[in-house]
Amino acid sequence: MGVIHVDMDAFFASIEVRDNPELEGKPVVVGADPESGNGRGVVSTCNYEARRYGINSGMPVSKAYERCKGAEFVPVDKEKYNLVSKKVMRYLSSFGDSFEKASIDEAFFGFDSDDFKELEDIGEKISQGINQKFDLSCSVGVSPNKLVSKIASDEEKPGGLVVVRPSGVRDFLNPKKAKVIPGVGKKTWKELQRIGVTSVKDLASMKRDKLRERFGKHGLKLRRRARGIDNSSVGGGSGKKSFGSETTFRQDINDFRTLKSHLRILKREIGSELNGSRYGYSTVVVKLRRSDFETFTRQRSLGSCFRDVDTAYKTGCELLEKLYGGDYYRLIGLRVKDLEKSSMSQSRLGMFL
Ligand code: TTP
Ligand code: MG
Repeated sequence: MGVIHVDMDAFFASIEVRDNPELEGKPVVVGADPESGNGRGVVSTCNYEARRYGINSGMPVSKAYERCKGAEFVPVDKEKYNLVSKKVMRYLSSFGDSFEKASIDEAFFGFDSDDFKELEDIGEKISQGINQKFDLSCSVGVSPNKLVSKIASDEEKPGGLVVVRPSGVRDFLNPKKAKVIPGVGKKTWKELQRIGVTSVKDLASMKRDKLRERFGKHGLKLRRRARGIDNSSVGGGSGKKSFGSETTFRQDINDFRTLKSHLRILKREIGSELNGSRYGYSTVVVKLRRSDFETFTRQRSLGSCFRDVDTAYKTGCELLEKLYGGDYYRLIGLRVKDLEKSSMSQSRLGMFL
């Protein structure tokens, strides 16, 4: 079995540069308005030119502005990126024996074959297809499983294609920092370093008892991953539990109809996720956060599995009516959960959106 992971390069920023040729070659930061250094928001992402100045995702825009005052700061246009994502995912879903959208800009493909030359060619084809069809670029990782392919796609960004054959997995992982292993968060990484574990090899060769003692079962899971072991399947099982999105308003809202119109935008976002995923849902959840940050949620179990996003929206509106108390609110969220793999094909799903 082989797995390919594709992750778009500097996704939001690349779309902006593609659509505004005057940005070409310049450092571009997508995120909140830096307000000449006084902005309070964060950087969503930036292109590789901006990364040379030490700017990256999640950084306060004020800091990004400090690092490169001459950068082009572009506001986030999530609807546009969702639309591009949907088209990219639709294109990608035709490759592979199984397909799983993992986030707005990344996907996994499962192959029954383990002919790695063939898989490399498919990876190359995907990369060229993204270039030609969308005028965007992506990076590709090919390996025997999801874990290693995801690390491989990140290895030579942007535009990378990294193939790790089964016999090369341990050599590929060993020299890397242990924090590349999913599940090694900030806290675990700190603790690992404290006990002298820095590389993946260190983690892989730790005594099982010692790991269990310090990190419990989680520690053993990390050790297996450090050895390149991952049996999760593409497109199912351990993956997604829900799809949802939320919006924090620029100004608090107390008008019911305006809240409902935000629900409609969230519906579109969830629709594009559902479409790329082959899942149906049977529970809908609405969340409202009041100005004083008190947060209220209400959910309804539908009793059977739905794939169309309109049912989520209609149910969401009814739940919103129940939740709404005439106050001012700062955030609204919509989520569908209790996911089940749906047998309906991608294209049929698309008809509902
Ligand atoms: P990533 O794939 O993590 O980043 P990227 O595509 O911008 O860059 P890379 O070439 O390293 O893959 O995330 C995909 C998109 O998700 C990104 O373009 C913007 C958005 N995003 C945020 O809004 N905030 C964040 O903190 C991160 C990490 C991503
Ligand atoms: Mg990306």
